[in-house]
Amino acid sequence: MALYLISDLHLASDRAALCEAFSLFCRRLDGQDCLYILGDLFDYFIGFDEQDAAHLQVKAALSEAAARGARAFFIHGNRDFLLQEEDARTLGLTLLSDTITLPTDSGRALLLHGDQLCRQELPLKLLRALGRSRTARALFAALPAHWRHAVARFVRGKSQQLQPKRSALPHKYGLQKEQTAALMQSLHCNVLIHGHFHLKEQGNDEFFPGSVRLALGCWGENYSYIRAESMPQDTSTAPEETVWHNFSLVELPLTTLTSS
Ligand SMILES: [Mn+2]
Repeated sequence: MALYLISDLHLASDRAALCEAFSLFCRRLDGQDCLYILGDLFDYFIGFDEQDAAHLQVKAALSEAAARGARAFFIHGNRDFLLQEEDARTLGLTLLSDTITLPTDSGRALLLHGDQLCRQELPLKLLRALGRSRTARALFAALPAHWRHAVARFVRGKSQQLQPKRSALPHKYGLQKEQTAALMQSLHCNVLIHGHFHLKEQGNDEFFPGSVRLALGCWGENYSYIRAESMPQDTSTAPEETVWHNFSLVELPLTTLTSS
């Protein structure tokens, strides 16, 4: 029984190679395997659209994986935080809260997208807070499509502006260490797994002694994932009820996925 974690695929209908790579990746999921998508599955998202090639490809890939018994879970990113429970169900995903924890053999792991642990501009903060409310997401879904597109493009634009600053000025735009340490300790976690920075990284003792950080890279020229294992369980066992071990953080050229 394997656990796969991915984030920041930024799928879109005009990114056919990436959508295909996601489909091929999903073919690895077997039996009781679990896939956790830690946000930014889509470049931006304003509602499931049956005309959208990326949405259809994700739905087909996850439905094939589900037919083999695999399960797929989704945590909002800062680009697709308007994805609602209904969209998740249509796509074959179980929508989870923004922060979840899983037991591992090296302690409890905190899984999140990562943007909420960075300094944010106020408009982005407000929108993200709205996205956390089921009611606000439903109200947003009722807006005319051009309004929803405008909001989503605004978020994408702001996020793209910030991206180079995150790696150039990590103390200002990177993970806020005190805030991160406090959140981890409040949830009794010593392992942090996140995306958002589009950079595969592994760090030890960054927040407090014994803390471990695994950061997923984005998908583009390369693809990045984390794999872990657990003993086979009863099919009704939730992933958070089993202990995961043998974590590996991997980044490979996308061509190794598409040509295999
Ligand atoms: Mn991203």
